[in-house]
Amino acid sequence: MDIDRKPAIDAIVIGTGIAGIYALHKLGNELKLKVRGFEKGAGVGGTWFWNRYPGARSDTESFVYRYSFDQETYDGWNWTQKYASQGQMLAYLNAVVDRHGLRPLIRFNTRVVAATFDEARGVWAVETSDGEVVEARYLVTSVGVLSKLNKPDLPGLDRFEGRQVHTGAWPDDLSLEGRKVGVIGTGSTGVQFIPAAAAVAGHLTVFQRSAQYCVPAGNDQLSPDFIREYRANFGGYWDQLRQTRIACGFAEAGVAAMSVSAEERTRVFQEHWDAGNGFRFMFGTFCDIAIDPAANEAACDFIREKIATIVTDPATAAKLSPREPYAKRPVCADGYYETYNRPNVELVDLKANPIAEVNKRGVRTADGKQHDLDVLVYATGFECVEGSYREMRIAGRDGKLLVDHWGDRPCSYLGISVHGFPNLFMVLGPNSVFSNLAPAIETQVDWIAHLVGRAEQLGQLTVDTDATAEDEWTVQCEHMAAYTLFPQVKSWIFGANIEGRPNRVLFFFGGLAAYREKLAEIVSSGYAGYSFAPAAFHTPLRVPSSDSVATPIA
Ligand code: FAD
Ligand code: NA7
Repeated sequence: MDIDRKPAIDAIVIGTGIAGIYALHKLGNELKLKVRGFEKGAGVGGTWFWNRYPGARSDTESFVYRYSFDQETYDGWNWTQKYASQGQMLAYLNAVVDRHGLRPLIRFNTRVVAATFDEARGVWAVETSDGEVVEARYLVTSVGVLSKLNKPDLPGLDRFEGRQVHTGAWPDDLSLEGRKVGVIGTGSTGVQFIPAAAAVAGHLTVFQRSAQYCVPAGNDQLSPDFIREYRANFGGYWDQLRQTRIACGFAEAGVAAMSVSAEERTRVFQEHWDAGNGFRFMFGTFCDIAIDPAANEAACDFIREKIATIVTDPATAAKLSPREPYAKRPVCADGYYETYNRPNVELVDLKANPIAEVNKRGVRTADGKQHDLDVLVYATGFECVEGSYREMRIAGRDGKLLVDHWGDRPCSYLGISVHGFPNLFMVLGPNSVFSNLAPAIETQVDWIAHLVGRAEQLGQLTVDTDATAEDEWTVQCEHMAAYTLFPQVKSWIFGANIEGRPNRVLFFFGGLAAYREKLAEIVSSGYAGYSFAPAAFHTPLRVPSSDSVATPIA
């Protein structure tokens, strides 16, 4: 074996959503490494490339759901609305890619199927769907938390003669105009899709398994004054945002719900209902909605009351009213409950009346009713966080597979590094921070670039994490999650939306500011939890040694 053979590429980046694009820029343009991206889709954008369903848009506000590293693209952009639509997000991400010259670095329509660490040489060998093997010293997996589709396994699916589509793989040639449409799922996606589809479909049947606490999004035009002020104070604005928990751009509450009178609680809930946004309603009203059962129940009561007021048919309102705690990722959409007042919309409660079969004409429910459909839409979510990893064969030291290391409890240090998988860096891996994901991604990519920059500067070309650090981080995430009400409900944020999977912790619930503090502590403690070691070959210093590379997390 030629142990000194150096790979032609320094870093491989898998996936080109918000994370992969930034990773290519950071490692390629700033660290001046030779980088290559692989993307299974035909274009960049990730979530915003795939999710083209009617009504698709971000539900964190557009001025915080974008990059902070690139003010130029922002300034040249005509942002008009509070929430960016899928098309606007996709166009924006494409513009960033082109501004920074990243497109030629990406191989599209190319799925990575395996990655194997060659311990003797300290190199990752990455195998693609077309059989090519490309080597690099660093491997960044930015494969998305919500990227692997979850499709229900219903009896008779293959007999349906209409069109079946998942919202996360929406085709460009499908019109719902005047059609009989059925949709399964009422999560974040479903609540956006349902009002948009109802407006054009001939008939819409909503198959609801769990009722949803949905608050208005409050979408509106951004005022020119706001845009001017935000542009003028861009850097300061983002610095402030990174010091918050959820990083959604609103003031996070410091007052406990039960410490104020019932009248005051209602006033605060109403104010936030009027302003719109799910995260704002959960974290901007009171500080303990996601923690204290009584506070949570007060929020539930308020939303249930709204449902009863908005939905004219009491039986439909009752089906739409959740009874479990308000403890899924908060969702929002304008006109969601109002949609059920339309004459062309029907609600089927799958808990009371499950789907018996899909047949050639549509869906038959357990009560014997046939629901004829032209299109059946799965808004059934994703095998989140770990799903895209389970589709690849990733082998670290001693040939150990990542899926075996994880078992049914995916773990990591900081959501980024895995013990025994040196120089593998995940963006939004298990136990990354639960927040608005754009600044979380930037934080993680900055950290990865920081570690790589340090390794290159030291000439210590393998970066691994200790087993203890990984265990301690996992336990800390478990403790934090247990302090909240989130684990009490089955949802994707604990991976329990997948049939047969138990609730497991998959996020760090301490917030972005605390997460960044932890990164800063790691630097000041001499990289606790990390070890840097020489690889078989030594590459002289090549990366810029500027402060921005050396200390990006301050
Ligand atoms: P992704 O955008 O998922 O990109 C991953 C990429 O990796 C994809 O392009 C995929 O094709 C590629 N890939 C995966 N596996 C392979 C492989 N083996 N080989 C090659 N390529 C591969 N978050 C928020 O914070 N706010 C929001 O408002 C918000 N709205 C959302 C709305 C929808 C409909 C969805 C589905 C998600 C939303 N999210 C939101 C979460 C969103 O996924 C993240 O905010 C962010 O876009 C993730 O970016 P990413 O680059 O990490 O992953
Ligand atoms: P979610 O939030 O996981 O929602 C999926 C929905 O689909 C939810 O209502 C599920 O009901 C329902 N579902 C899933 N499987 C089935 C089956 N087999 N039968 C009936 N109903 C089913 O995914 P989304 O795409 O809406 O949102 C994911 C994230 O994307 C979101 O948080 C944003 O970040 C964007 P359940 O609640 O499990 O009973």
